[in-house]
Amino acid sequence: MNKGVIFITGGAGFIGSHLTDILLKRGYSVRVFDNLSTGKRSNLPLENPRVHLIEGNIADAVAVAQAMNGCKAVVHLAAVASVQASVDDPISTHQSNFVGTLNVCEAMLQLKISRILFASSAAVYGGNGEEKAIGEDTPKSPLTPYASDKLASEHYIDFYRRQHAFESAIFRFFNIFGPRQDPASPYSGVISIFADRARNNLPITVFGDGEQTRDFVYVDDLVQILVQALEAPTVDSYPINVGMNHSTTLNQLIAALREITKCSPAVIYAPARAGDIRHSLADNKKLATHYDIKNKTSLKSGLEKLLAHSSVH
Ligand code: NAD
Ligand code: UD2
Repeated sequence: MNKGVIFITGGAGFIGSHLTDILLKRGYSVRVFDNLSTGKRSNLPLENPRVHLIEGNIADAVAVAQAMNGCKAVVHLAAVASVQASVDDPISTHQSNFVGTLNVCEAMLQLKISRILFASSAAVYGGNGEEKAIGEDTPKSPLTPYASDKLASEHYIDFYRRQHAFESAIFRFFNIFGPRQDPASPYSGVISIFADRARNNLPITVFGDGEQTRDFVYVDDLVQILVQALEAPTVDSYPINVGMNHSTTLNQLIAALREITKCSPAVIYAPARAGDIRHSLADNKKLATHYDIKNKTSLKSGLEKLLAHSSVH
């Protein structure tokens, strides 16, 4: 029995393709809207008749509305996920990362679709450099156009919740990792880059002293939460941190990769990146209250799963 069609913007990407996989297993059909700027057809099981990929730009309002017609809910993941790209060309990334969100909301209004899940980011907090866990009520301090577009998108989605009774679930993703996260760019997720280098015994470059910390979340744990938010009778409309409340330094990450791969890649310590955040740790009490991650994936287990994949990404 088909449970209906879920519209995933950015569904050909790293996170979106894993969400597609689990939704298909649960009996949904999936309609992916993606411009394949970083997403890949090869990320999707296009041989499955319940997957439909529509190539298009979320900055194109007409294309979004036409593609979304007939869907029962929306997961809005499409964005230029590179912070650097937003710094280099804020006007262009704004079209994807903010105007795209507005187009998604307007199309939902026209089509009378009320449930939306939105991928925001810990970037909205900026970087206070402290080691303590960041709660959702922490004052927002978006430091880049990317972060500002994410925060603005949150506010607009909340407007549609108040004005048009949208059922909105906003998630502030911390550092997500797993297979299909492409290490190709120097701004790809650090785990995708380090894992790729370690498995090939190539030198790893650390920007800074390697004592910077991140709260890493394995992609399977994230998509469990997204499915629960799609299937819940009601959703909590306030933004929720998606993190494990577990702090890992890059030096600890490298040690774990060496142990798993039995390789000893050289490590080069380069100057820290401008604007780099020293510590990032999620206070995830709200997440734990509303969602239930079965069999949480530890960092070591996530790294083992990642490295067991034929190619890291
Ligand atoms: P990704 O780059 O793999 O996925 C983004 C997808 O959106 C890609 O498939 C890309 O082709 C598509 N896309 C980009 N611009 C588009 C446009 N204008 N029109 C249509 N499609 C477009 O990255 P991801 O890691 O899977 O990120 C998914 C979402 O999660 C993004 O919104 C990102 O900002 C957010 N996020 C990710 C992380 C993380 O750690 N991966 C952290 C915080 C937030
Ligand atoms: C993540 C997101 C970014 C934004 C931000 C919000 C990704 C890829 N980046 O940035 O979009 O949401 O969170 O806080 O999802 N590093 C190295 N060597 C490398 C690569 C990275 O030392 O080859 C360092 C980097 O300088 C940083 C840390 O690793 O200190 C993590 O980098 P990242 O880009 O994976 O993630 P982050 O948190 O900086």
